[in-house]
Amino acid sequence: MKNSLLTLFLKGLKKSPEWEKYWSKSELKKNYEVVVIGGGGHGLATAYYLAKNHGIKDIAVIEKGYVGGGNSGRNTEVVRSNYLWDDAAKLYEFSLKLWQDLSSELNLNVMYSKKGVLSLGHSLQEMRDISRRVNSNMLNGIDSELLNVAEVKKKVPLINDSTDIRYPVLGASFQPRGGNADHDAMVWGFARAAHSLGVDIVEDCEVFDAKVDGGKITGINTTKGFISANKVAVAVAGNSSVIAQMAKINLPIETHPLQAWVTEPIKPCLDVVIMSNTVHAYISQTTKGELLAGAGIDSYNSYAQRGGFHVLENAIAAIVELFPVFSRLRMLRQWAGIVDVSPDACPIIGKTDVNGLYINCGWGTGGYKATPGSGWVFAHTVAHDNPHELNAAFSIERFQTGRLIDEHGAAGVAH
Ligand code: FAD
Ligand code: PYC
Repeated sequence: MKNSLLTLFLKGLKKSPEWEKYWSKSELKKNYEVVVIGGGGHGLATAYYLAKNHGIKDIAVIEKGYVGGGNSGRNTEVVRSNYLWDDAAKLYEFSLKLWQDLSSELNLNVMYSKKGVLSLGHSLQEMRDISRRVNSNMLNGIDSELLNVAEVKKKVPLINDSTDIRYPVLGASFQPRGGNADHDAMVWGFARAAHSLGVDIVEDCEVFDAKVDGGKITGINTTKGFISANKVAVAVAGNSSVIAQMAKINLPIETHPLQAWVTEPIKPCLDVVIMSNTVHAYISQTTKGELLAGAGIDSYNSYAQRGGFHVLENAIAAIVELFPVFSRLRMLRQWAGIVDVSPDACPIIGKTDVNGLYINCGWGTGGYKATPGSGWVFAHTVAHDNPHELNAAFSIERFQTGRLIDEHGAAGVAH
C-alpha cells in the first residue's frame, strides 16, 4: 500500500521539529553558592524554590544517575495529607495544596487526580485508631471521613466484604482530596522550571566525599571533580546516611528496600486508592488501566534497589484475599527503591552540626506526596539558615529531646 498508516506516521515524524529539550546539559562550574545533592523531586523542588522564592540562582543540582531515577520515579504516586499530629498534618497539607496548582506553576500537567484514598481497618483497635485520626484531621481542617463496611463496599464494589476472611474489612478512613499524581511529570516539571531560572542540573555525577574545615562545609568531591560551595543541601533519600557520614554525621535512619509492581492493563474497575496497614498492601488503577500495587518495606536493611520475593508474595496474597477477582491478572513489572526510615516515621528537615550543611531525609515510604512542600520549606531553611515554621519541629534534635512526632499509623501501609 502506497500510503499506509505507518508510512504516513513515519513521514509525519520526519517532518516534526526536534522535540524541545526540557533542560540542557549544564557544564559544571568549580564554585556555587548552593549545591543540592540529589536530583530527585525533593532536590529539584528545593533548587526551584531557592531560585524562585529566595532569588538564589547560583545553584547546581548534582545527581549520580539520571534525574528522577531514584525513589521519585519508582513510587506509586499516592498523595494525601491525613496525618495524625498537628506538625505532620500541617506540613503534608501545605504540600497537598501546592499539588493543587502544580500543573500551572510548572506549566506541565502533573495529572493530580483527586480520586480519594481509603485506609481500611480490620480490627476494633484499628478502627479506633482510624477514627481518632479522622477526628484529628477534621480539627486541622483536613477533609477526612469515617466509613463503615457498607459505605466502603459502595465505593469499591469489587472488594470482598465477607466476614469469613483472615482480615475482614470493618470500615475505613476516606480522604476525598487524596489520590494520585504523575511522578515523571512532577520531576521533569521541577527540573525544567529550576533550569529556566538558571539552576545547573548535572547528571551522572556522584558525590563521594565532603570537605569540612573548622566546622563549616566548604565543598564536595564528585566524580566530575571538586566543587566548592557556600552551602550544601542534601536530599538523597535511600543514601542519606552515606552522604551524612562523609561529614561525620550519624543519622537515626535505617535503610530498607521498598517494592511495587503493575499488572497488565484492564478496563477501569477501581477509582480510588485502597490501602491496608494490617496486611501491608495497597492498590490503585493507573490511567493506562494497570493495577498498581505495593507492599510494606522488606524488613531487612539493604542498599539494593530490589525486593525479596517473599514480601511480594505475601502482599499479593493479601490483595487477592481483598479482591478475589484480581487473582487472574498477570504481573507486568516489579521494581524497588531504597527508603530511609526514621524512628518516628517522620522526616528530618533542617540544619546539621556542620555549618552550611543541611539535610532533608527520613521520608521513608511516604515522601512523594510531600515533594513540593518539602522543597519549599527546605529552600527556606537553606536560604535563611533557619527553619520555616512548618519544618521547625522536624529537626534532628528531636531524637535527643524526645519530642517525637509518631506517624507510624498514618505512614502505616508501607512501614
Ligand atoms: P529520590 O527520588 O530517591 O532522589 C534522591 C537522588 O539522590 C537519587 O536520584 C539518587 O540517585 C541521588 N543520589 C544518591 N546518592 C548520591 C550521591 N552520592 N551523589 C549524587 N546523587 C546521589 N511516597 C508517597 O508519598 N506516596 C507513595 O505512593 C509512595 N510510594 C512509594 C513506592 C515505592 C516502591 C518507593 C520506593 C517509594 C515510595 N514512596 C511513596 C516514597 C517516595 O518515593 C520518596 O519518599 C520520595 O520520592 C523521596 O524523594 P527524594 O527526592 O528525596 O529521593
Ligand atoms: O505514603 O501514602 C503513602 C504510601 C502509599 C504507598 C506507599 N506510600
